[in-house]
Amino acid sequence: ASPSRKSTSNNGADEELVQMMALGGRSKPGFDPSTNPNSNDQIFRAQQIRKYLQRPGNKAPNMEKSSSSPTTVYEACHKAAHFYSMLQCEDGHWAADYGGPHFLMPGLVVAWYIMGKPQQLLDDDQVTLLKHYILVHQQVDGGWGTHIESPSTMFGSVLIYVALRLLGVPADHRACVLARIFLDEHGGALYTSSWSKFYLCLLGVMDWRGHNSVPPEMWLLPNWFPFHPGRMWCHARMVYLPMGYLYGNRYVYRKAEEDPLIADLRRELYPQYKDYSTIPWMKTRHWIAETDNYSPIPWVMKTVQNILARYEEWSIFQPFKKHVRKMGVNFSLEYMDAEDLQTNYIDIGPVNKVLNMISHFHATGGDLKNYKIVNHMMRVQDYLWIAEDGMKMQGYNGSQCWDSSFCIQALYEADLLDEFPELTRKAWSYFERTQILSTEVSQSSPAYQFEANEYRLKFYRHISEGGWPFSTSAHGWPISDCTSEGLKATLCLLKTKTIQGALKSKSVLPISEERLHKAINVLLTYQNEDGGWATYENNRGWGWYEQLNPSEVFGDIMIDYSYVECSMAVLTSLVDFSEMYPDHRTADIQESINRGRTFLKSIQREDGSWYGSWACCFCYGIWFGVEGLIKCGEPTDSACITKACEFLLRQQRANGGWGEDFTSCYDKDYAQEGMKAYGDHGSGVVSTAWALMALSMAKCPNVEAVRRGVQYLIKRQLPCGDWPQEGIAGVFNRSVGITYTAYRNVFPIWAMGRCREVYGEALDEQND
Ligand code: LAN
Repeated sequence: ASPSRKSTSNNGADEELVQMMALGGRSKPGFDPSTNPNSNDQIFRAQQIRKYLQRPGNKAPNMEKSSSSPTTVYEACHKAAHFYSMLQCEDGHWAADYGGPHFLMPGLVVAWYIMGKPQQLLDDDQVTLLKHYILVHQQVDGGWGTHIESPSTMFGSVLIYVALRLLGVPADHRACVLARIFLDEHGGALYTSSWSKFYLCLLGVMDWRGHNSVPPEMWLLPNWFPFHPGRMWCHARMVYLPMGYLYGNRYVYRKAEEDPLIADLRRELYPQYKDYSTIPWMKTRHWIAETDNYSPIPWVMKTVQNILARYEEWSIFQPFKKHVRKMGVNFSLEYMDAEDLQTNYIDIGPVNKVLNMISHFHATGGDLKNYKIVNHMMRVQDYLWIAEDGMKMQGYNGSQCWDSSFCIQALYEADLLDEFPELTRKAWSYFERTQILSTEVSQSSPAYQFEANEYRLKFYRHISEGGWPFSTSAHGWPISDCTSEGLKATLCLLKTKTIQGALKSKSVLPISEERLHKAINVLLTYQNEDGGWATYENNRGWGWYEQLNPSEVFGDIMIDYSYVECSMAVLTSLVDFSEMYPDHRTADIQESINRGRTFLKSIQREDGSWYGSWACCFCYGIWFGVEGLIKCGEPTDSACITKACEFLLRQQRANGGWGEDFTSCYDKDYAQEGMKAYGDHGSGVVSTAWALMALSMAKCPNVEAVRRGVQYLIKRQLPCGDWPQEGIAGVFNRSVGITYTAYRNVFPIWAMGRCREVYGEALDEQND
């Protein structure tokens, strides 16, 4: 290395070393979407490593992979933990890139544009970085996928194209020319999916008649009515809420008619039509490209939409129609206010975040100084993340609590927590601070006029008190499995000498037993009638709600279903809790565990696997299925466990690893090709870790298979203790991938730690 690059900054961090450690398996800095579109999180990681090395007494891991003596499982775990400890944030959590979907940032850009491009919302540097992100992710066919690893779709491409143009890239830029070729080949923007059409309508580059009705009157239905939006999955509900408001008002960007860019877009998006005014909007409502049609709209919904289209056009009963629409719109606004207050203007997710902001912009008559708009704009920053591929809008305001709770459990099982006391104390403080302690809204908020419970029920919220969120306490929505993982992590920490000592010396704040009881209470109330657990709420609707799924691109979004992941998480946390506190609600907990166990068995597939809904895919699902059952008392040699292990053993690859990519989730069928594009001969580090966690939990008698899996992880570990970032690991709504950069660090530690505990030193042998 040239001496100039080896600049040791005045505070002791060797910059070259920092960069090398932040590369995560890539040989050179920068971003190369042709080899891996997934972010390695280089920028954030380098920043954390730099800060760590600047603190006195801290050292970098030894980067020499010793060739004389083989690495033992313990050494590999320790080094991985040392590396990951460098990334911990000051307040005790682990932060990471939570990007992946391509349909989120365009919504923000549309909002920013409609609102007159306020600098408080996106400044010039952010605009540059957003453009960079879009440009590096363009695919060879000119389009963009629904997420970074998906083949190009009209959903991704139309939205991103519009965002690119709004961000100031000229129509004759190479990227735009290429993108238009993709759009034209798929019939033009009329064939994009409904969620993308919605933004086009807001912007004024599509007529509202080209969008199916989203009637805000649906909120006026009585709660007992079989179809009620209050029974929908909260993410779908909270998106269709502002959509109803904006549709009901037929809101369009105020300057659409005089803005030359809008006029250009009206031409660029529909080259099939000579004139924008000749587009037969009523007919185009149902048009959708083949590439996007993951969940074709069922005929039931199509019929409903056709009837609603007539209703919207109908001129009789005008005054009555106007009146109920106004009531629907008013309730929607009130509901959005409640959501904004309950989440400190973060909102449940990136889609309703933006749509709520636009709604308030409309409701306040475009007043950028209005406190609601100011609050909203400030909280947009929570969703933005900078990585080597530019700036992206994340799928959530982060995965802080979730990633941290896995990390703590991994280190606990690898018996490493007490070796990293500072990490352990900081993590404790994070869980202490992040637990949601109040269902009630703050007294200063206007929402206080309601008694807490009444307010909660009015807006269809489950109780929150005692839960843990996916991200931060400010977000405020508890989730069944996030609460469970948070609780399990807290219990792990309670068992360490470090925390016991810190609690005695009062150097950390306590988490009282009563607070743990509250967590248990949330978990028990979350159990569904089928015995399983869904995500944020109980299952409130029925399977037939899916007949009314209007999204085309997403699967199974209409209600909150029981999942193997959520169910296992809750069950194992109940078991862990009752081991430590056997006298609390003993009968309730036991009954709940029994029902949950039956549920887990009932959703095992014929072939022995479980389908994972929130990460890729069967290796993930099987880990949850197996661990859940065994912790609830299932013997490790019972038929269902043996069958699950056999499934995994059949999928092991020649090099000892396992590998599945996103297509497993999309097709609901094990992806035989594995991670061929990113991993090593189809194997991947994260899939391998999940498979090993299941096998070792089940004490699988095939020690050789486990040894080869563990050796595979050791072989793939980088000199600094990190592992390479491979394909996208997370998923939602069946069809969208989402990045979890922490998984490559956490799950190998967890898996190796558990395997070492179960199988001992036999795994250290390197026979291959
Ligand atoms: C998440 C993130 C966390 C995730 C787990 C906790 C991992 C899971 O076990 C339960 C489901 C949950 C909470 C989940 C649900 C769907 C989310 C919220 C996301 C994948 C993050 C982003 C996604 C959300 C729906 C994205 C916005 C897009 C829409 C279609 C509204």
